[in-house]
Amino acid sequence: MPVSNEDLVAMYRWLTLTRHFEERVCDLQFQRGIPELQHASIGQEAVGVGACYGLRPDDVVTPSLRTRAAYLVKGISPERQMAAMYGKATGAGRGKETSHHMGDRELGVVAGSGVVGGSIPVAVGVALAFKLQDTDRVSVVFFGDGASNRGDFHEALNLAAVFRLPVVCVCENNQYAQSMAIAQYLPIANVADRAAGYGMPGIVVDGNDVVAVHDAVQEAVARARAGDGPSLVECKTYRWRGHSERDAGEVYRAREEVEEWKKLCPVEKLRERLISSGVISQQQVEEIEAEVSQIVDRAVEFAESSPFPDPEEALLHAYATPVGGLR
Ligand SMILES: Cc1ncc(C[n+]2csc(CCOP(=O)(O)OP(=O)(O)O)c2C)c(N)n1
Ligand SMILES: [Mg+2]
Repeated sequence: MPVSNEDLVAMYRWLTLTRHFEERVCDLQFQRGIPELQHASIGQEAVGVGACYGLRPDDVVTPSLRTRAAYLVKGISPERQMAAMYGKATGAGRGKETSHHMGDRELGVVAGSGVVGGSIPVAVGVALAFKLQDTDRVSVVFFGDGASNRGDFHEALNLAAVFRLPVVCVCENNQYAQSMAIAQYLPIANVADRAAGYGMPGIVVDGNDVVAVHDAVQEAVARARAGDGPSLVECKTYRWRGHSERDAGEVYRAREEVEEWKKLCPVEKLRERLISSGVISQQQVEEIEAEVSQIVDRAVEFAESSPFPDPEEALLHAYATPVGGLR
């Protein structure tokens, strides 16, 4: 189904909120001593927004370390995300984990793994549960281009294909795995080409075009829901900042390359489309900017005024209670 103008404006708002949230954290990282080291998704926002916009609330998403937008669109509030970055008790995860490994069972967000690629088999397990429960829910998992070289990726995709599981594998190909350029570790043109080895569709999309991402993922979701099995959607994009905020100098890539990709900004791309087609005015654009900026202000205030967790909570939710109770 084609996206409506209302959908486009909603996606634009999510893109803008994600951008503001990420920029604010980068600004405040050292200034305010935010304990979590930011791994910014600036430049890649269209992947999470396009893939998660239009999912059902009962679909389950497993984000990657850089899928800020997925957490936002799935409903983890900016306050709870910011508080997680500050290590506060009010954060998703109650101060026990970084914001890129946070989860929320009610909202359908699986906590990601700190092990690159480790979340892919987990998300395939979620899809296996959905199939065994005879539901039409779908599991969507995000991971980087580097993660597609891990054994987890290959084992998980094979299992998903053999069992025709309802999972959509979304690769955020930002051209680098930490300091290594993709040409140094991928001997083929596309990560999506690997799908052929597992007999599932492999689709390449412009990861800076939120509508293209949305359409490709929605098609894959429909296939999964109908019982036709998994897909691999590769979104070609680029991270504007270093691997993390401690990636000083970015000596492994040329400044010119970064500047070229900045011209393909996903937020600007949609803004230009909306303005040139008369869907929104410059004034509405400014209103959205002001609105999301206030949302981020409130998130920072909330995080900074929240308490740290009580030390007595240290083991809470860290271990499951053994069957039969504690001995
Ligand atoms: C198994 C494993 N190896 C190395 C790391 C350290 N590490 C964290 S993120 C990362 C880069 C991952 O690259 P990619 O999958 O492309 O994701 P991106 O950071 O580009 O979003 C590395 C090497 C890790 N967390 N786990
Ligand atoms: Mg990468």
